[in-house]
Amino acid sequence: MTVKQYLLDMIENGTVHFALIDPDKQTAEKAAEIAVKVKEAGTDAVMIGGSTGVTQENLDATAKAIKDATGLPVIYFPGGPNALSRHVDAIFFMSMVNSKDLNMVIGAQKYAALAIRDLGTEPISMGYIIVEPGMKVGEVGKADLIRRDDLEGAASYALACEYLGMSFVYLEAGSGADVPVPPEMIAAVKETISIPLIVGGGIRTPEAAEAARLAGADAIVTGTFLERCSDGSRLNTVIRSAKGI
Ligand code: 1GP
Repeated sequence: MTVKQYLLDMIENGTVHFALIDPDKQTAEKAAEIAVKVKEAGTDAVMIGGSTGVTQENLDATAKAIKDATGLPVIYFPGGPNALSRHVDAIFFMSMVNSKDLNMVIGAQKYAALAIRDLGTEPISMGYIIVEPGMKVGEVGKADLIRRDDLEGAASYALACEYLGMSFVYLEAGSGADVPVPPEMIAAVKETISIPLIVGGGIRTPEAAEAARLAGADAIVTGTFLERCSDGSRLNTVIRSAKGI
């Protein structure tokens, strides 16, 4: 079964949780330890990526360590075309649709497409929409940030992604954002599109995870919180709130 089909099947049964691990933030061994903990808490897949500092070496080592330790689907979440890995199960083949930089919209994708085909990595098409505050990814990606009150703007981009044939839409507030994507925006996008909606950025409390799920997120991504949380029961609570279990 493809990773895409696996994700779609899981989403049929309710909101799923993706753990985002940045290979630049810790050793591969430590990343694998985090992945084991989140798997026990109920995470459905691991995304590996970061806006800066991802190298061929730390990507390969982290992907392999996580895969060996957990067996969970490992999906590369690239910040650019500088590295690819044969140790991931799939790659989010994504376009930052509200970037002012054509390279983020289609240039990097054109650069990487043949290499991804030759590597045999499964591409999963995804429209990536950056919402205020946007953080590092908004800056690096030269995003024309969606204002937090611009529900129609977010919904319009998301529907355009669906009409372009993309498989997923990702509403991103930016890693480490002080506020996550507003639940009203999640709800407005969810009611506009029929493809699955991924939401992430700044989600680090059970309340925020639950609000995103109740607003209609099909997949909730947490990154920074997992890297920093040393309290196992809180980690469980956030992941379980994301999934509603
Ligand atoms: C970043 O949305 C993800 O792409 C995760 O954000 O690190 O704030 O959880 P956090």
